[in-house]
Amino acid sequence: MEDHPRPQLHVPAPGLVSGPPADAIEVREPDTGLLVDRVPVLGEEETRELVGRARAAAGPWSDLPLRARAAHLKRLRRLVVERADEIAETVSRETGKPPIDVHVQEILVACDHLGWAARAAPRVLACRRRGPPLLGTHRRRVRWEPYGVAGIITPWNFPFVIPLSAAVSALAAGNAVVLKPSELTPGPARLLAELAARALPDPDLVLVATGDGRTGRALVDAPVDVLSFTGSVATGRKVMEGAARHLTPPILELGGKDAMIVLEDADLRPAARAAVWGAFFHAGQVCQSVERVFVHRSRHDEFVRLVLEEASRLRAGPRRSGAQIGALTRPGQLEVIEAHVRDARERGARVLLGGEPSDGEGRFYPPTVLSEVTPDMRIMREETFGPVLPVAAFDDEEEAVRLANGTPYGLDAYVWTEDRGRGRALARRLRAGSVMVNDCVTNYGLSDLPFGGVKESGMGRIHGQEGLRSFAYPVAEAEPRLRPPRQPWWFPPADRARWVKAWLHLRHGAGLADRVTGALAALRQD
Ligand code: TXE
Repeated sequence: MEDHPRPQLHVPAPGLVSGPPADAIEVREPDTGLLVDRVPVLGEEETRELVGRARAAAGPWSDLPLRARAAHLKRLRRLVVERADEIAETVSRETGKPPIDVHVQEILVACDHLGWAARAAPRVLACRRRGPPLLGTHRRRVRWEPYGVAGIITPWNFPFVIPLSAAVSALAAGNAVVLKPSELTPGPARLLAELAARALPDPDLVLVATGDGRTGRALVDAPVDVLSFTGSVATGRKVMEGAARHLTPPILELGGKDAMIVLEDADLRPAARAAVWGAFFHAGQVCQSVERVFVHRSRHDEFVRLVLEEASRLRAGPRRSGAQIGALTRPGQLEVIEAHVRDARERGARVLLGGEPSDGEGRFYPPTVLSEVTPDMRIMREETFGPVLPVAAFDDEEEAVRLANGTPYGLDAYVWTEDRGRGRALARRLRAGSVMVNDCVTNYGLSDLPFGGVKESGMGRIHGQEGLRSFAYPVAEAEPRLRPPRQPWWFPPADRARWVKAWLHLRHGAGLADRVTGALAALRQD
């Protein structure tokens, strides 16, 4: 395999420390193996230095009014639109997915998030009054303060939109950001930092710490003031341990094993199309992928026939070959997929389509459909992160709910039915951070909805007002309405005990009569 000359896709990103790196990583195209870039692995000291620079930039940024910050985010959105082709090419080269997929799945969604955050932040993070306007002992307000520096550690599957959407919430809330992109795909985050340096008042507001797990650990231990991590459960645990050492608030998005339930009244054609898209786009390397389908037994065979009709039109191959499914980005992912399919076969699953890796160079796996799968198989319990769609039959809703909830994950869940009321009721029984009826995956693009999971899928939320507030802490402000020389609760002399008890009855008694009689009785006590 021949090394490719280093492309001039972007100027050296701000945030990279000059001088010889302690270590370097080679970034290669997953479909050809060609060398794309060499990036330094930042050590502890260099990472701490970046966090220090970001912290210095955070102060003046957080002093800006919310609307001024929003205007800068809109400027960033304009730059993303202007440079869309370059972003698409950078992501495509490093992940192996076709550039058009980058436009749809990353750039469009990123711009939606930017636009929404710019519009919503001034409202969501505004200082607001609490409590009744005229009554009550105190005037009360809640305002939202940024933590300072947000450390954002991200994976390789969506290397532009994942860092961007966390960064946008963090910035809108008034933080500076240090990004630690995956060692497999550092280019898009560097490009993002370059655009942010032009759009924001200080180039140190978005910095990039390139490197591998060591750099991620260094960022956690720098320490930063709030942490957003997207990646595997195993690494998520380590990040949370690190966060615990410094008592840094963590937001963790750790993947999923998302189920689609197809009820007997579903419109099967769109359900099958959605399942095929949800399982195979970006070669299934998506935390919200449809990784399990449960179909009512009465419609199972028909659904499988439609799925096969759709899926057999798809092909995995290099990104410029016209194939709809690109390469597997991560070395080692092919082995995970093969192990899951082998285990399923050995335990009795039927392979209806695909099931063998493609011959030749590059990491490709063909669209694969399995039936007669059971909950004990790895393919039904562990994240496969590949283009494999296992389909199982169920007899009643109870069984469907049990099966769908039967994994340690809880990110998204999807229900397909013509009866929306029934769909919603069923969806409410699924333990997941997001549920959709008659659709899948697209909830990530609905910027005003919170995104995140339960159980081993993680904690905390990005997107929506919950996401904006994940990067800020509420400050409770209070002032007494009246300022007597002595408040009644300041070291009350013993003889005031009856007044305190009378007040307790008056405020918290069961009903009006109870309140009055209780209060009078307390006043009459010795
Ligand atoms: O993820 P890691 P990997 C799943 C998917 C995949 C598996 C492994 O099933 O097969 O995870 O992928 C940084 N402290 N997901 O190995 O290791 C690392 O450099 C701090 C699901 O790529 O979790 C990278 O930037 N950071 C997931 C980031 O963590 C550390 C998307 C993620 O890497 C670190 C991707 C450490 N000790 C994979 N060690 C999703 N939620 O959808 C590594 N990192």
